[in-house]
Amino acid sequence: MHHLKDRGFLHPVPSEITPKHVFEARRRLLQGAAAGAAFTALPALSQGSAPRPNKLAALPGGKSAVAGAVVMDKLTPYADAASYNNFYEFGTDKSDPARYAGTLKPRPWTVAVEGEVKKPGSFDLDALLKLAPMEERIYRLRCVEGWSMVVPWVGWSLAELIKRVEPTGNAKFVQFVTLADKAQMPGLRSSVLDWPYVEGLRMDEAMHPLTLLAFGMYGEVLPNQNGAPVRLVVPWKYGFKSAKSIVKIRFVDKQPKTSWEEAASSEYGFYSNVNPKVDHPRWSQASERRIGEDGLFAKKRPTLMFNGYEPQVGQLYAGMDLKKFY
Ligand SMILES: Nc1nc2c(c(=O)[nH]1)N[C@H]1C(S)=C(S)[C@@H](COP(=O)(O)O)O[C@H]1N2
Ligand SMILES: [Mo]
Repeated sequence: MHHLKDRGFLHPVPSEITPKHVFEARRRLLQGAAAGAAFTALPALSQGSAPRPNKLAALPGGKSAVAGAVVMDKLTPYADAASYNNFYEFGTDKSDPARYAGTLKPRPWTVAVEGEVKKPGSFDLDALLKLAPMEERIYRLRCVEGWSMVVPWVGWSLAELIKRVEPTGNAKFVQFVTLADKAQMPGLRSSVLDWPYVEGLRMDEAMHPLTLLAFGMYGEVLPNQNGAPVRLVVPWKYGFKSAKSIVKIRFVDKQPKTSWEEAASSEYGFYSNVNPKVDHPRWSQASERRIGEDGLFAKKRPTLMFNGYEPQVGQLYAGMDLKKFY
């Protein structure tokens, strides 16, 4: 058994993350300078159009009619979104998932839907890809560690699937169970978290149209390190709620277990709504660094209530003490 104290080092404090990233940005700038590109190299890095080493299958999404589905912020470059990741099944370093997730086999893949539903079943990935029209959603996603990204995800509202399986009156919460296969995931050798990685949402959160089941990003299928072949993206909550490589969706009557709560309940709550007024016990949550922008002239941005999605989701928490239900 691991004690909370032993696990306290997990999400490193932001001051430990930044120097490495600034260093990397600096290195890229210097590489650009070495190539004679000096300052013209910088804008290219921030366009979201950097050349991709491995082109994946195309997965375009149509325009979304969901309010808040497309934020106007500049996109995080693909290269950053696909190389600075948290996916502990492949290691705890930000660079581990991109380096080691090649062993993940995203096909064939099925997602089991069970529990308090009238129509439980097993959904093949190909069936899921056709279940509803694919939409492009440009979301901010903020990690509890204090960095954020703006990514064009491709998928459809989780509500589309929920409607089809017909939850019973006892379905109050949804639990997401992700793949835990030692043969594909070297990080499972570590007891850094209890595997499988599990997450959960309240039923109304799961039904909210902004809650996305994502299959792609930047017009292509998800790279393994970003949670192929199917993941959740819940843009008003800290990034760890956005479970990757989902294999099971369970409808339950009680608030389900989540991996981060289990690991350190004093640091990570069930709700984990982005909230600049509720600090993490070890650091402030008032500001954030945008990945891909933190070069030589790093400037922190203020973190927005519900990550900027307050107009769309604030009502879900009316009357709740968000310090208590953090
Ligand atoms: N299965 C699984 N899902 C996961 C994680 C994980 O370790 N395992 N990390 C979470 C965390 S902490 C974050 S910030 C986001 C990161 O998503 P990204 O790498 O696509 O930016 O994934 C979340 N989903
Ligand atoms: Mo995170």
